[in-house]
Amino acid sequence: MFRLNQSQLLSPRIWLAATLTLCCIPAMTGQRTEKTINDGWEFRLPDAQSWQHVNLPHTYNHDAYSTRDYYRGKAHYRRRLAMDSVTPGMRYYLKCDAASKSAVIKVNGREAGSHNGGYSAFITDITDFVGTNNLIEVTVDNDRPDITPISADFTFWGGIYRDVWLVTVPDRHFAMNDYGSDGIFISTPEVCDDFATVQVRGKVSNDSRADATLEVRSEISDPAGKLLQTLTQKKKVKAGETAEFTTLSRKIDSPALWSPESPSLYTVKTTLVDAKTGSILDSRTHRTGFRWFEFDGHKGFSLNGKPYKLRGVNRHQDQWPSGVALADEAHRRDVRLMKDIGCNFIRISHYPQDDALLEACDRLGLLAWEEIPIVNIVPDTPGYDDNCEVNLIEMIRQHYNHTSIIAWGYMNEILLTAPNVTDPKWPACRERTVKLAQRLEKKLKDEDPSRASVMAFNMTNLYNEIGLDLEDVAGWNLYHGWYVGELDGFNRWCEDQHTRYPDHPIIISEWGAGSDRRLHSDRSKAFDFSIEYQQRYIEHYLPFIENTEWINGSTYWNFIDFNVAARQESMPRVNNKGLFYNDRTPKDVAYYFKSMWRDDIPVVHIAVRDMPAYIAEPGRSATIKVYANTPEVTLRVNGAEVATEKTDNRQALFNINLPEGTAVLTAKGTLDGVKATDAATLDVLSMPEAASGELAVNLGSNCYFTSDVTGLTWLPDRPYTPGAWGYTSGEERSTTSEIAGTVDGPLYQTWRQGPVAYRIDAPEGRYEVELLMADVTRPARQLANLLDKAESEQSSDDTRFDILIDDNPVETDFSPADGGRYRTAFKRRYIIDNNKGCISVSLRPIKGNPAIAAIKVRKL
Ligand code: GCB
Ligand code: CA
Repeated sequence: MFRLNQSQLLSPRIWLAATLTLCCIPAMTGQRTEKTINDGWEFRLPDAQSWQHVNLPHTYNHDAYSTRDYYRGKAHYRRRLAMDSVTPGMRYYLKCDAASKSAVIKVNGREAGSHNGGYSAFITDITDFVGTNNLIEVTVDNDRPDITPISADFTFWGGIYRDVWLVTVPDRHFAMNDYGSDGIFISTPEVCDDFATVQVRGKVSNDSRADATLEVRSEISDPAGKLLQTLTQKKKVKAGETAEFTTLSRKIDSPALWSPESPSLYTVKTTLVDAKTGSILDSRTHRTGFRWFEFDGHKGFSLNGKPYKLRGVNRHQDQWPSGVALADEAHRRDVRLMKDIGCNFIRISHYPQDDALLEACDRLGLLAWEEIPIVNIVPDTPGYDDNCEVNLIEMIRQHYNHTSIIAWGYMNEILLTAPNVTDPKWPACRERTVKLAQRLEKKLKDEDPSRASVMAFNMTNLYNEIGLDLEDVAGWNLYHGWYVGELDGFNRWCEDQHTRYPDHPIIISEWGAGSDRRLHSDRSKAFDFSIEYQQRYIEHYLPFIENTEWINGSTYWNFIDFNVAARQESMPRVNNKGLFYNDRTPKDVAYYFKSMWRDDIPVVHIAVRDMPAYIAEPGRSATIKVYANTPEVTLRVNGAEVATEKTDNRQALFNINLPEGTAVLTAKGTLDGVKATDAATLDVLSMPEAASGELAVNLGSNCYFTSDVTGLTWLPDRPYTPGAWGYTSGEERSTTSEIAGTVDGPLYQTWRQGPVAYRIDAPEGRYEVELLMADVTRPARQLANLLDKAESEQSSDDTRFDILIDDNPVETDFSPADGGRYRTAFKRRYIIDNNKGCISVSLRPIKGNPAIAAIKVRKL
């Protein structure tokens, strides 16, 4: 019947005491009770005939895993709620931790409340509606154009996807009508090495029919549980009114400061007492930490008076197959994973997240930036601005007490889809965007002057030019060497900003590149989605961030591969820039961060885990990369020492010829006298025989592609050399459009086009030749985020051609789009006799640009 809180988790002794106390309290003491009512719900979409049994947290958007047009609209939930008794003098509330995007709550057929905003909690007073047997009905809607977000690179999951609580309190209690907060706000007005003070303020409500004299009593205990001070204040509160209280502690000497390395938390237990009778009416326990910080345009960030680089990741919350309907422990697990790679910071993007996440940040030690989801564009929609402001107040009041939070944000890339500055629609857009920013900036500071305000900009200087540089910290989302330009563009952008606006603190709020474990390349490039390019990108950005004093810190985009129903690319519906896969398995590159950021332990990691197989072609030598923070690394293969290499930029590189078979790799390094080892296996296949006797080539691609369904590895394309194979004509092309009808999308997203000719030297005999094709002359609509990489959605002329194998036409006047199959994969096999020691495939254009995506040849 009660919620286990942090202080009780702290020590078994306190936990036991709390349990005993509760057991001794007779059921009807009239104190606050809180319990989840997550089970026993029924769910129905408007068109569905029958109800379905569900538990919360719940989302109705599992379709976001299979289609870009996931369901957006209303959905109904209902539940019976039996109560032993409804006691006069008690108040009853439903607290919903999140329902996306809007919710209307009915109790026994009457509307009891509603809420707009999909990422914060709301409390509905149901006292006047309940009896012993009740029907609770909730209608949610994830399609409201007046509720932010309206456009963004993530799925707007619908549903009641966080906990729902039944809360009962006596009629005199801490405010339950204050933007979903718990009516108590704790701050630390003064903190330094020598002393600190605590302020406890908030609101108490007297919902009884008589005026009351109430006492608010806050007991402050140190991290060991020792009571330090008790703050009290008496308040006369008239019947039906809510009154504010404020109390301030005396100095607390030599406070144990809070930091990510040492997250010391003090406990503040706030109790509401009937001053006449002395009886306890309500009580809440919070934890608070002492820390101070500063963002600086020249010196960078500092924590508790010392320079401190903010090292973090952005976090989306979803995890397959649950979507965003996650258990609390999933949020805590994520914080532990971030801590493990050495993060001291998190950007909670792009919306307020579960209380469990914030609690974990406080307890485990992560500084946090949290924001509301105003993304891409400010629409001209009545009610939108007002609702944004409510969302901001809710976030700040609900998460105010979390020591981890140092910054609040309210806009992300808000000019991304704005009309061009020459467009007649631009002035109005600019005006309403700046107006909303000014309004929110002011509100943010009114609510909480103790945190920094921050906004995330995309790659245009317009933010500085039109007055969107009004917040304390400028967050830059920079994707040079991914969506635009070259890797070095990143350094230049930062330097230019710093030169022009030296006083404005900078944080790199996003940077990232996508990767797909099926794709590998020895000559990786932007947008090939190879594991190697993501590593290259990160290995370029991170040292610059680390070594540039005036960069306050960064948050990599993104902690995980996350779901975006509308995204296409190599893994449709996944933004694959994660450091971890969506199931939270680390990618190898996560260990690069760990090697950079951890210096308390030796880190040695052989970066072959993302490699399904290694193809040892003649002339190809493997570069085995070991991420490590040790000065040098020794590598062994199958027990034999290969070499000892010095690390540079946290990598030791070993060029070796890997023997065919399963290679057992071990690496060793020593940091400050402490040894670390790592071991991994790698399947080494030789071409083509070992790969099932099939020569499979990924035309138009620089990547090896290993199908995660068949395990076959397709080789990158190459020019023909005698005795081998390759193209003799045709051009390389690629698309980010999703290809239907296949699980091996990337094979079809690259191709060779024009009068293509391919030649494969092979012994005489009977062969099966397989050609893979998809018509991609009509690219699909893309997200705005793709910038330069987006293709315009336009139809070009159809293509028609003949296909010849060894000069024999196998297809004539043919188009991959025949039957209207645009962006749809298919393959055809032909049995041929090779009696010339070579097999050739050529495309003879009739109209347009013939294209072929992949070729596979197998000897029969
Ligand atoms: C951005 C957005 C973020 C996207 C990211 C991307 O700048 O702020 O929401 O997911 O880029 O991967 O394109
Ligand atoms: Ca291809």
